Amino acid sequence: MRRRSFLQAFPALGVLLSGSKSRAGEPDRSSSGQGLLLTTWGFGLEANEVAWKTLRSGGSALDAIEQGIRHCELDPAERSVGLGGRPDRDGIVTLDACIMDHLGNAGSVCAMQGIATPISVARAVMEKTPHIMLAGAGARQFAIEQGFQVQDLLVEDSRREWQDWLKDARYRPIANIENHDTIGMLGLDADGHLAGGCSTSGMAFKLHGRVGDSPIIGAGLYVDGAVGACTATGHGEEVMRTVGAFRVVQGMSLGLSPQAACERAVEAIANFFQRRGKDWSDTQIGFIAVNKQGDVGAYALRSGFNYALKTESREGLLPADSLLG
Ligand code: SD4
Repeated sequence: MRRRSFLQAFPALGVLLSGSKSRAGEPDRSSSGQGLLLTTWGFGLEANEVAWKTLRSGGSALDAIEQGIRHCELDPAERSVGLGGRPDRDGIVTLDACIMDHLGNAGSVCAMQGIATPISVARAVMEKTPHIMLAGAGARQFAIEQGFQVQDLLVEDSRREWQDWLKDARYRPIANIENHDTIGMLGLDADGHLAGGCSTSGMAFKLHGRVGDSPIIGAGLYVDGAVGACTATGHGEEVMRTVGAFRVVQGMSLGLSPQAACERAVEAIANFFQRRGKDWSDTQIGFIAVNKQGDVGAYALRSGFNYALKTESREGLLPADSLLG
């Protein structure tokens, strides 16, 4: 791959190579070839591996996203997604997830208990109901009707952490520590179709019933098959307040590169904080985005956010540039 198109596919790597701020260049469809996967955080490497196999065996970007995220949800060692996710302040694990394809089909579940793979339930909502979003007991009832098994999602390590937390019961999110496990995954397949998914147990020790950005179409995830896709991680309240993922895709539709669109969205969040005069010292937000041409972007409020990228010729975990360093 020539240096120019290589950097278009990997703008964040451009930062490392050139030492300058990344900028995605002109669209280069060839840069994504057989497909492209972009996933939040370190566990994205393994999720991408699983999703890549689906793409290679002829699966769509939507299939790949579901398989990659499911893999993470079923791993009890991943402590803010699916089985093993940290509970709310009442000791109950409640899960949020959504999925969206290039045509605007979307499905979502939120505050769902006892089902380890909310991404697949979200896909079933999308494909088997006239609705987009099911919540709480209704989501679980639908999942059971669809043949999903109910199980206890609270693993021993999470129970112990929760019991420790109960000693002073202070809700105190810490940037890149309590909030770094939402899996957001974007894919582009060989047909040029985009898809995305997002899954989380939400902020650890949240109020029972709290729902963050991750299952909200337009906040934690948005896909416009003619433009691009974006997903978010971090403090969901801030992403919801600013309709984060839609904001990024809208930026791309107005001509911004994925990188520039992520940067503008993070800056908007910073502006909202400043106007409200709130303490944001422990807030982290990260966006990843891809456009239909296969250019990618990532940006965070503060350092510590990374993402996994995979194409035919390249895979790796890349640090995102950030507004506050
Ligand atoms: C939420 N955005 O529930 C999620 C948490 C998260 O990385 O992204 N963690 O607010």
